[in-house]
Amino acid sequence: MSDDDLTIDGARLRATLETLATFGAEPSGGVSRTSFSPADAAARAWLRDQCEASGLSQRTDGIGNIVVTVPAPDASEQAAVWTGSHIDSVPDGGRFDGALGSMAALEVVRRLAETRVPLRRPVEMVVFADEEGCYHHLLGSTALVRPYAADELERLRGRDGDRLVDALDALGWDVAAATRTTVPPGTVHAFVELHIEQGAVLESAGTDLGVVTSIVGMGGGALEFIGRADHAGTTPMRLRRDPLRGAGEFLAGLPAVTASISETAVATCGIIAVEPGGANVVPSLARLQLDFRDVRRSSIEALESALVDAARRAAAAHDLEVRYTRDSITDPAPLDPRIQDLIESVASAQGHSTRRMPSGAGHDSQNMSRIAPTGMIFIPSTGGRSHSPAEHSSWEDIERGANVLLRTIVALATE
Ligand code: HGY
Ligand code: MN
Ligand code: MN
Ligand code: MN
Repeated sequence: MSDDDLTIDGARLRATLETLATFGAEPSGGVSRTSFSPADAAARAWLRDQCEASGLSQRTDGIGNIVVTVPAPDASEQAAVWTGSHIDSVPDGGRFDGALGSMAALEVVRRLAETRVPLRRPVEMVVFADEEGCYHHLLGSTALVRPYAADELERLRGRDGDRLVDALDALGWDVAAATRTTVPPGTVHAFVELHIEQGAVLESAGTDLGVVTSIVGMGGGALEFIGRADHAGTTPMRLRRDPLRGAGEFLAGLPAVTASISETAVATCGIIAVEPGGANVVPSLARLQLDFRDVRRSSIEALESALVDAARRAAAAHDLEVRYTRDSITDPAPLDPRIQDLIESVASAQGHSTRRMPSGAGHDSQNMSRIAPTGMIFIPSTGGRSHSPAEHSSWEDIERGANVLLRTIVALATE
């Protein structure tokens, strides 16, 4: 195959990204395609049809990871090269987070099937389930690394309090199969994910592509401030035990808490629930869902205890109780230096500038790095925006990233 054949079909990639963005489209221009929602289920059905139309065999594992295979006729026993990402989104999120890497992977397997590159190992596209952690942080790729026990799956709830097992059941999947998803060591020769940067480093440096060196570690947990429900009209301000005032004081102090740990520490509360939820009732409880991150496990744990200490101080100032429950901590993940070198050499052979950089966003690659040599390619995000309808990357950058992905995958599948 000539070098010219070794390019993606840019128009087809654009069409698949634009079609995928219709599933869960919001009036804001963003998408709400949260895991296992009707929009996610419809996008999965569409993706299955796309693969069938391209004559590509596919399977879905017990927790919803989709795997699409380009066989290597005389090397099917060899460990496969994987590429992929996720198609679930955050509520009212962007059209490219996860979608780019998934549709670029679809384009890669389509081009390999069409051009019959003589592969020395199979190439597989993977769409991971629930990367955004609607039910559990990096659910699908975690399940490839370690099994979820049935009772753990029973306990997992979505953002609306719905049970994961009901969502899997509604999609016609056998929950027992969701406990048998781990990938045996040696199955995957290498994994490469294409993703938008979700930050402004590449754009402000005017660099074409990012070669990711490591992925941030992140923790999550529920923080409850417990006070006393009272009448909003007859209870003097000084007698109240109002959990929302304690929560407000805690949130106002976040920058000081993160700065006390490191320059790279961040902490966010993106979901807050108030009970009982009456405008004329002083609340009895405020529940905050915390997301906290840093580049080393030790500083993530130090950050977690600093956050709990700050919550205790805010609670004491308002005569409240406070309760914290950790959901998960995912270790930071260094990515494979050899694959970083390969991505860099493929990109410079195509005349593109690159820079090595850490990822402040979490990715399925951090799980994949535990079972295979793993690399990530970033393309610039306009204005550094993501997890927002404002998320945008240029079609030129999208095509550039997908072409570097294609040639990186071919290099790995022919070595
Ligand atoms: O939250 C993250 O960093 C990723 O987008 N799931
Ligand atoms: Mn995301
Ligand atoms: Mn993502
Ligand atoms: Mn991710």
